Amino acid sequence: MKIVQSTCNYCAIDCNLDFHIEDNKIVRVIPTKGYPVNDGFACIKGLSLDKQQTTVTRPPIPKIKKDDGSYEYVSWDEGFQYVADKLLEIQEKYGRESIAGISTGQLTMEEFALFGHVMRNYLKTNVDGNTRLCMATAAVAHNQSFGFDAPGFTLNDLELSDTIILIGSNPVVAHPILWERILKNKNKKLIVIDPRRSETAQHADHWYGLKSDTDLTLLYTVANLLIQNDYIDKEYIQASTEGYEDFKEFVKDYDLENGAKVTGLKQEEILELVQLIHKGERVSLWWTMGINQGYEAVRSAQAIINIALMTGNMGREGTGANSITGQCNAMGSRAYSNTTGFFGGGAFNDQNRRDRIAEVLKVRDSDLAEKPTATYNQIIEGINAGEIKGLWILCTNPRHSWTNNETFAKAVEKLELFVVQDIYDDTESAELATVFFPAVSGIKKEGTYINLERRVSPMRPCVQKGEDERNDYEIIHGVGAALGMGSLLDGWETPRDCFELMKECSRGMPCDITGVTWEGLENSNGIQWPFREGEVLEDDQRRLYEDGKFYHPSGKAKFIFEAPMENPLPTTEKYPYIFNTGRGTVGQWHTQSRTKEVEFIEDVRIRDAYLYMNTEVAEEYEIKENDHIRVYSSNGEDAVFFVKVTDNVSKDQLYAPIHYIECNKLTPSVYDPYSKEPAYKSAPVYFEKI
Ligand SMILES: Nc1nc2c(c(=O)[nH]1)N[C@H]1C(S)=C(S)[C@@H](COP(=O)(O)OP(=O)(O)OC[C@H]3O[C@@H](n4cnc5c(=O)[nH]c(N)nc54)[C@H](O)[C@@H]3O)O[C@H]1N2
Ligand SMILES: Nc1nc2c(c(=O)[nH]1)N[C@H]1C(S)=C(S)[C@@H](COP(=O)(O)OP(=O)(O)OC[C@H]3O[C@@H](n4cnc5c(=O)[nH]c(N)nc54)[C@H](O)[C@@H]3O)O[C@H]1N2
Ligand code: SF4
Ligand SMILES: [Mo]
Repeated sequence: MKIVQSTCNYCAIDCNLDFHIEDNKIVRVIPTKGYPVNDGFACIKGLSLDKQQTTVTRPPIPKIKKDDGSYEYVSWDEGFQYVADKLLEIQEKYGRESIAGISTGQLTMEEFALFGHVMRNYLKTNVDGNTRLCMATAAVAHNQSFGFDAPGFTLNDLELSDTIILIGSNPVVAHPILWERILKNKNKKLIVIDPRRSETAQHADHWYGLKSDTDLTLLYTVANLLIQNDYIDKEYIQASTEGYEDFKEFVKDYDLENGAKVTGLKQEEILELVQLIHKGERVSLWWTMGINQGYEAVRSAQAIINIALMTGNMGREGTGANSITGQCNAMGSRAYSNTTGFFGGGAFNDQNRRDRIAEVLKVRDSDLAEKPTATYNQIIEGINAGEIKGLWILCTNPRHSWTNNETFAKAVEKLELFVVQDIYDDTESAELATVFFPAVSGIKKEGTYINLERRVSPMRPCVQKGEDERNDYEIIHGVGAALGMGSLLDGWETPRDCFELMKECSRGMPCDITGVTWEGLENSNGIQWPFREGEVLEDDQRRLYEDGKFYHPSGKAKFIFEAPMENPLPTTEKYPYIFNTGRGTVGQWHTQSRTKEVEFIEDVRIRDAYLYMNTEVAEEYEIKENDHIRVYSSNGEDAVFFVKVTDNVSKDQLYAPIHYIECNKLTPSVYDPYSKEPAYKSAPVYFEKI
């Protein structure tokens, strides 16, 4: 029997698991003992990864849609050539940016780096990631406030904090191992800020059930009260930040009365929150999608950062303004996908960076991407406007997950080429493909992941793939070769080669991983970046900003703030309810393409789209548990859900899990102005009992 330690490729915790293997079959999955992230624990998704060893779309070769709508199976080489020819033909006919890609935060670093090389460097076109739907807000907030997209915490901070404040974050469902870590901390106060009394809020010492999308006003009010009471850390502000005086002046207007009115919280609740922050010696603030997916998300995330900065809760044990990442390799994708910045970071118009990347990749300047990608929404809008005619998506299912998802269905109808690369050919997106590339699942491949606390860890093949099967790296490489990239693929032959290139690209950058080696990662505790060549690892829990230095040229963090916007899509008399959305259960993963094949999860999951409704509202409409309602959204669409009655959602809201395609039929085409992340969490709706 062989044991392979590898990384769970569902959520951003990146638990490590020991796969016990006999005769090329996984016989047991055991969470890795001693691994600093999950130390012998894992959730049902990771424990069920063995199911994906048999996930193979049969036959495991590409298929191409014919004129009559049926599919024809072709050899891999024919598939590669067909897609390459089509991409070039479309570019020739309609222009360079008439093709686009949508990448992911769920593949290995090497896979989306290669995709970024082929599509962005060689074909000079746009590739955005599903990370736009998820982490774009945090990335922009970090870049602007800290000078680099660098979350500073280490997971141990959850156990060292005496005051944990979770904002728009529901780890009981979404990050169970992180929740485990919170529970291990017996000496903490747990505070949850969420309009819904979420599964996590139900366990909190203090729950603040504010109105949706009012976090910004709450946080400015809290900041003002902290200043008024002189609860701030002047030394830290002086030494490590800039812009404080302007911030202080700005928040003066955010008084308690206004704060309570806008947020719907009681004045005493806001005062209590201020006291909790003041009394805590190690206060940590953590945020997830309840912040990232708002219409003024970046400024809200920065308002959290401002509170940590002004109270000196930064860079010390158990502190920080900490963004919790969603997908297993969102952090890798943010730094190494060549979409919004160069491999390893840096702007496309920074000539020093261009020279360095060209040198590492041994190419000319003209072989590199010239500008940041068009954003996800611009890509979909571009298709609907008839400007983009070819789309290649990897490891994502936008027909289901994209906001206002009928706009994606309409877009696909306009495409001349729609390549879907997935491990299943029956996802909602794959069913619309003109070309389908079946990739093997993570169990059969190798590459590198980076978790939410910057920890680099390896994925290593547990079982060998069959002769006809291809992994994502080989598929992208195959198309690249068929495109005629020739010597531009030199040095990119294997994931390991690509890893070496990425390492070299990272040299001297904040996310420097030049000290990490391919073998050194195996059976290790993972390594948090930065880890520079020649460095010795003294501690496997390392946080950034301990020296009070940030990545702006001044070395300081910036207070960034702006008056709250008017809600672009408020509730109205016709649409009086807020349709809130998010994760449903620990077992279900996003669009369910993967978790639906786990029998244990499938046996207990709810079959049809459902939502939660407040008890009083249900009574008012004479709706009982399991009755059906039709929900009408201000985006013009409607969908049927069955109702679960609860006191945990407020009277002005309905809460729908995202795991059913109906959910995003109703979400709006509204985006944060800076991150262009969709405002998934609040669509104005009304409903009728069926
Ligand atoms: N089981 C499971 N786990 C997952 C995933 C999964 O699909 N299934 N997905 C992974 C991914 S990619 C991600 S990004 C994470 C997401 O992890 P989370 O962000 O923790 O999960 P969500 O349920 O999307 O949203 C969290 C909370 O935001 C609240 N919220 C809504 N509007 C507001 C608001 O205006 N203000 C505040 N303060 N809160 C608000 C919602 O009520 C919800 O309880 O989960 C990861 N983990
Ligand atoms: N209303 C609402 N909508 C949301 C959200 C919300 O909170 N509310 N959250 C958003 C967020 S945070 C996210 S991250 C997105 C997620 O949205 P998606 O990324 O679209 O969702 P997934 O179901 O994770 O899709 C991943 C696909 O990759 C495939 N896959 C798995 N492994 C491999 C592999 O090794 N290779 C290849 N090629 N394919 C593979 C799976 O089968 C699956 O079809 O949803 C967003 N949508
Ligand atoms: S907590 Fe996340 S990384 Fe850990 S086993 Fe569950 S899904 Fe995998
Ligand atoms: Mo996400």
